[in-house]
Amino acid sequence: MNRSRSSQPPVPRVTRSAGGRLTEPAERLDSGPGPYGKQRRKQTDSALAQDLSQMSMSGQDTLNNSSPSASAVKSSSRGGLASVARLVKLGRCKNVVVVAGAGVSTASGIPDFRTPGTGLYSNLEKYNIPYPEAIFNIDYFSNDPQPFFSLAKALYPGSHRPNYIHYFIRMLHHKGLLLRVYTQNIDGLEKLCGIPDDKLVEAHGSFATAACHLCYTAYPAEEAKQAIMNDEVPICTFCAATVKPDVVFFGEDLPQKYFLNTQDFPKADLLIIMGTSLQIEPFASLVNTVRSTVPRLLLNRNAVGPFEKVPLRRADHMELGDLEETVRRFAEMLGWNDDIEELMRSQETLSLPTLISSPLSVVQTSCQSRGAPAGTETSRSRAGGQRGASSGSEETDSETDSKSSASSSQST
Ligand code: CNA
Repeated sequence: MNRSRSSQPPVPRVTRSAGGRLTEPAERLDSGPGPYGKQRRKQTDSALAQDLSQMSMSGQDTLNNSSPSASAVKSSSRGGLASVARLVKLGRCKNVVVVAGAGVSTASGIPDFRTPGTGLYSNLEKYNIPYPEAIFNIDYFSNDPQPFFSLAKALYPGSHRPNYIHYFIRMLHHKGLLLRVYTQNIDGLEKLCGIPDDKLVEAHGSFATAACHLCYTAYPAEEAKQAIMNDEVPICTFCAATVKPDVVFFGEDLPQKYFLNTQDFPKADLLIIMGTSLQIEPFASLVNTVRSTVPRLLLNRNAVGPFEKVPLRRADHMELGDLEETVRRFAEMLGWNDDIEELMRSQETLSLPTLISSPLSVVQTSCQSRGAPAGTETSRSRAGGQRGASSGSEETDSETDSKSSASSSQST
């Protein structure tokens, strides 16, 4: 595939890749000038440091073992959560950023990728692919869309409901504390539980819109769904290539909204990382872009990413175990449990918003996600289709991908 764009792009471009991590840029952010420079940090950080000094380093004793024993997990799994809950209750966390992965949705009955036994990567025989990542490889899809379409049938929003963890995130918003949630999930459950669009970055896209995988002409998402559910291949009305839901594959651009991270992470005063193996770049490296004094709380079954290192950063905390159980405990500590239960009850009885956009919003969302102004979809998509192979003034995939590798240590 030879995607192209103008030689002086108005917007940055980052593609999705598997594995590898960046070195931590947090120190750089800390020492730089600007609103997060030293002077201003001094006051806020000294108060924060006082609170942090009273915190325990929950989870450290599990780090000598990549697969911590149940007793080690147990002994490590109390202090950190309580300390962070205390910070929240003291009003020290007013710009909370949540980083979410597939582990958030396993309680809704959607398997994750990498959990041995139950994860999709352990159960791929039926998709007949040479290696697990092929299912999200855009070139593989171009040749044979069936493996992804088979998986899409299982993942399509509609048959799964948000769970307690999704509503916990929504409660953060309700309390005015959520700066943004960055999710890798494509199941749409954050949206379905009522987290507003402006608080949500679906970094790996979603099924809510669809477009040609070659020329990007928008295609009605509901029609794409119907075709895929009926084992048919949706075909682009412009260039006759295969239509794909706007789920971001390896080597594809992340949505423009993803770039909000450059504002959000330096501003965050608490980072909560939930249910992710932090294996997919550039998403995984986001967790290293908060200031080094900012508490990072990992809620997961096992240590991942920077939490695998010994010693942990002094403001790092992790609570290992089942995510829903941990989040319930966290909510109890915060005194939010009744509110969340009530929110779940009321939301689940409402008639829920549809996840599939109307044809008009399909056009706008797809268009915006590629950095074009709303309403210009037709001409842009057609131009993309006409470009096909790149011209001399446009960059090729390999050029832009090597740029994105500046923020992604390894690409597929
Ligand atoms: P992953 O690599 O499968 O990692 C999931 C992590 O969550 C692992 O570390 C698990 O140990 C942990 N985990 C799973 N269940 C629980 C639980 N109940 N309690 C505690 N921890 C748990 O998934 P990532 O999100 O890190 O990988 C990113 C991929 C997965 C994204 O590109 C997604 O598109 C893709 N994915 C999304 C969905 C979804 O939308 N629900 C499902 C499967 C895969």
